[in-house]
Amino acid sequence: MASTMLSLSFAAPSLHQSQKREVGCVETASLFGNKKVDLLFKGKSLGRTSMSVAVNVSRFEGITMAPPDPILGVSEAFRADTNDTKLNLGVGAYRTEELQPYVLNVVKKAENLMLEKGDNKEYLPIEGLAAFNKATVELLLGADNPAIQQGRVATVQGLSGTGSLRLAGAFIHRYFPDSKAMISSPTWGNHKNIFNDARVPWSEYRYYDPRTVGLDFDGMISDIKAAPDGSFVVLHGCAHNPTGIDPTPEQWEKIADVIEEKKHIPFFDVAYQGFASGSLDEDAYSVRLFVSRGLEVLVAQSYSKNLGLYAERVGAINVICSGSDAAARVKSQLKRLARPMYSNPPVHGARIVANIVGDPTLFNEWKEEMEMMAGRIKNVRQKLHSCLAEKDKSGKDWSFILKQIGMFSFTGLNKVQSDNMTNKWHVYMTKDGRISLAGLSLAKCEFLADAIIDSFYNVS
Ligand code: PGU
Repeated sequence: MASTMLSLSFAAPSLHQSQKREVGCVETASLFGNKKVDLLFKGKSLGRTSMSVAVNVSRFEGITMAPPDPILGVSEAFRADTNDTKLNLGVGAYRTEELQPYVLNVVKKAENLMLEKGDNKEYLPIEGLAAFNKATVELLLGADNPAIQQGRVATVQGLSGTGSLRLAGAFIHRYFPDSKAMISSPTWGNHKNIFNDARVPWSEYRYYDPRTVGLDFDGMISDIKAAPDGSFVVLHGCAHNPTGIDPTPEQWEKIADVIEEKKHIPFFDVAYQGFASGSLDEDAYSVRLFVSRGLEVLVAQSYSKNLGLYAERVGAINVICSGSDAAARVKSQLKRLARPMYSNPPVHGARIVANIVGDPTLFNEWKEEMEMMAGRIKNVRQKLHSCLAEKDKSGKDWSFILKQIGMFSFTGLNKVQSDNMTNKWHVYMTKDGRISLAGLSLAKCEFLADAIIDSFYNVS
């Protein structure tokens, strides 16, 4: 380490106050702690002494600044913008027509009932709230699914979708150290972070075809076929993020064929059940298909979107096994992984889900509200499309926007064009060209169409 000249404040018995200010030292060791230093007074050596020094140089000097998160960082930038017309289409979070966050009425009702009952705040078991785990797997597979009845599903409550995926990542790393994950190109950005941090190697399979703004089905199939046998194939259960493009039922069958043939393990990320079509059952089609074929399947679930429980962190990891013995063992190991990471999950949101699903009246109200939210997104999708079609005189076909489903639209805008959307129009979106239609109102569609057309044609 290079020598550093340090100003010291210390009580050296033989020096006066005025002299102390002129004392310096040459230090050659580390930044803290007891060390030998050469004391200097007006340039003359006072000999060596041992002393304790603390300097204003951080031990964390070598830590570099992390880049902003590509999705959540957009919300931070949005908050810092003082422009009145600003629009946040970055994060996938539902807003009302007035662009306000929305707490579902059915959630408020469930919370009131919980308060009345005076539920306690004791620790949950490691695997989570039993009533939640029962409800969540039934919502996913259907209550009468043989896999549930035969006790073949290991369900552990997780820290929402992300935490559930991460727990599964830790499980894969520990028990399948030679396997890799296959993720779609593109995918939700955090998938890569999750597998990187879990130290699960991953590679991508083709998914999006920019020429058709649709699914590159042949590319997808051939990449899944080319992956080493026994890979974990990460699939979006519905409403693929960020493209909004899902396989058709026939395509799902073929994907299942290849996965079965290659002895891969399908790993579904279900973050939008009920939010894509408005129906919980319809949106679980893909997962149920794979389970009905007798495949062993991993499924991470989230209640951030469909119940608007973003900050409550409610979700689950389900491992559908071929037998109940395997399920019991898998569950025990998931618990073992969870215990040193976060010990046990939070209770509040899990209770909300359990109370809503367990009460037929509340359950029906939830379905109605979910349809309402999905319906509002479909309406802005329609309106945005008609504004674009009307304003764009070039004859460009914008109908791909109508074919996409779920919360997002993948506009096809590139990074520079997306930057223009933000810098010129104060429209905040991710740099991959994704916009969250859940953050758009009918009233803002025209403005957004102007911004898109300007960015598309005037920025290369
Ligand atoms: N999986 C997918 C496909 C997602 O889109 C999201 C959320 C999650 C999992 C995780 O959601 P949890 O809140 O952990 O349950 N994606 C949103 C939300 C912002 C984010 O990136 O976390 C998005 O805007 O893409």
